[in-house]
Order: sequence, then structure tokens, then C-alpha cells
Amino acid sequence: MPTLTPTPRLPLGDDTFLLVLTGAGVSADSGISTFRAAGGLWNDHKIEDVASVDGFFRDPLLVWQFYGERRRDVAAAVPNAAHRALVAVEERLGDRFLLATQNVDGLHGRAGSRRLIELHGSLLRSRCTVCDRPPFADAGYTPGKVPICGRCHAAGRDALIRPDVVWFGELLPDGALARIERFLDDAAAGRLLFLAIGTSGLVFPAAGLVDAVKARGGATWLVNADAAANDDRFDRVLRGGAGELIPALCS
Ligand code: BV8
Repeated sequence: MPTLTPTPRLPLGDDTFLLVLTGAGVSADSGISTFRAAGGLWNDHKIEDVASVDGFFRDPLLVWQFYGERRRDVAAAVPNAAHRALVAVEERLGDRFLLATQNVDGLHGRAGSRRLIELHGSLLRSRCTVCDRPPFADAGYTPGKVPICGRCHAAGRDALIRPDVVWFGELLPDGALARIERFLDDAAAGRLLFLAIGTSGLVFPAAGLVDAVKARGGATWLVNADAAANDDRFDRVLRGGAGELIPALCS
């Protein structure tokens, strides 16, 4: 009978500054497909066809189908125990906590996370590809239709509406990385701890955060179901499901 090692606890002291990075794996226990697992979101599409500007203008109908179906999946999903455990840690650490997510599913926000940065934008907002109207809340999807901008149309222009997410080759939202840098600087007053959850460590600049923490002498932990591309960059790697491990880790 293999000895079941108890899940270690995160060393959360009164001087701990905790930066958390989540990826698709944290939402897997809410029934949301990840990208690169078997049967994952990328299996049926080439990344560049559905998550790039060129791919969008080449086939906006395909891209809207890809994102529209994910909007429906997210609408039917609820935050899981990992999302909730991170809210509890935020309540405990206050401004010594910051959560950066690569996910666009909005589940951290729905769970109650507030000190949250959505590095790759949000599936639940759309924006115009031409005019400067601000991104707007939009959880809708009409199969077979590509939404166009009413304001541009009224001005006699044709302009497609797109999901307000960050595609490959696009910059992250203004200020997102700067806010993380400021948090890492503030952490010099205490002890810096980095926890990555449910990410394959393949997409930059998110996958480089572990190195930014190490450069500052911070401790780095990873909870992931399978081996990640940057496993070796972490001091501690816990193999397993976020829904099960994160509540124990953060208790
Ligand atoms: C940029 C859109 C400046 C929304 C996404 C430096 C080096 C190399 C390349 C680059 C670099 N800098 C920039 C690049 C290019 C590119 C990039 O990183 N390419 C990669 C593929 C090599 N980066 C960019 O273009 C970024 N922009 O840097 O701008 C620039 C521009 C041009 C050139 C240079 C610089 C923009 C990146 C954002 C792309 N948009 N999504 C959407 O559709 O969602 S990224 C996409 O992948 C998703 O958003 C997702 O967030 C992201 C990462 O995937 P993961 O979250 O890790 O998901 P994955 O399925 O891969 O893994 C899930 C893991 O969970 C698995 O390991 C699994 O084992 C685990 N798991 C599963 N179940 C569970 C679990 N773990 C725990 N519990 C479970 N139950």
C-alpha cells in the first residue's frame, strides 16, 4: 500500500507575500476544458487559427464559434473548491496577496477574488476591432453570426466585434505586468512566495513569472496534474488536482 504523503501546507506567515498564477487547470474541476490535454480546446483547432488576429480576420465565424461555445460552457460552470480556497487566502493576507490568471473564464471573479489580474482578458467581454468604444460586458453568442459594431455601422463603417481576450502576438492588458512588478517590489519587505496552479508553463510572459520570483529570492511552488514545461524552475512541485490539493495547501 503506497504511503500517502499528506499535502504540505503553504508556509503562510505574517510576513508572507503570496503571488498566485493560475491556468486552465484550476477550472478543470469546474468542467471547463483545458487547452492542451487530450480532447482539449486546441485539439480541434490550430492555435493560430482561433487565438490570433490573423486567424480571426481569416475566419471570424470559426473564431466566434470557438469563443461562443466556451461562453456557453462557462455560463453552465461554477467556481470550484480551488477558486474558493484562493478567495479565503486573499481575505487572510489582504494586500500581501495577488492573483494573476491566464484564464478568461471569469470563475475567479465569480468566486469572489478581488485582488485579481486577468492577464489574457475576459471571455465575458467584447470590443470593437475599429473604434475606441470601451470593451463591454457580453456573454452572448448567436451561432452562425459574426457581431458587428453598431456605432461604426451608424457612421457608415463596417467593423467586426471581437472577444476582449489577448491573442498570440498581442500585448497583455496595460499595466498588468507593471502591477505584478510593483507587488514583487513590495514583497521585499517580507517573504515572497509564488504558487502556480494548473498551467503547462508554455505561454509567455506568464510562464516567465517563476523566474522573476526566483530572481528576487522568492520560493516557488507548482500544483499541476501533469508535468509542466517549466517544472524544473520550481522549488516544490505537487502533482495532482487543484480542486483537491489547493484547499488542503491553503488551509
Ligand atoms: C506577448 C487567449 C508581446 C484567450 C491565450 C517569449 C518566448 C517564447 C514565445 C513568446 C515570448 N513572448 C511572447 C511569445 C509569443 C507568445 C507565446 O508565449 N507563445 C508560446 C505558445 C510559445 N506569447 C504571446 O503572444 C503573448 N503576447 O507576449 O506580447 C510579444 C508579442 C509578439 C512577439 C513577442 C512578444 C500573448 C499570450 C496570450 C495568448 N492567449 N489565450 C483564450 O483563448 O483563452 S493563451 C492560452 O494558453 C490560454 O489563454 C491559456 O491561458 C494559456 C496557457 O495555457 P494553460 O492555462 O497553461 O492551459 P494548458 O491546457 O496549456 O495547461 C493546463 C495545465 O493544467 C496542464 O499542464 C494540466 O496538466 C493541468 N491540469 C489539468 N487539470 C488539472 C490540472 N492541474 C491541476 N488540477 C487539475 N484538475
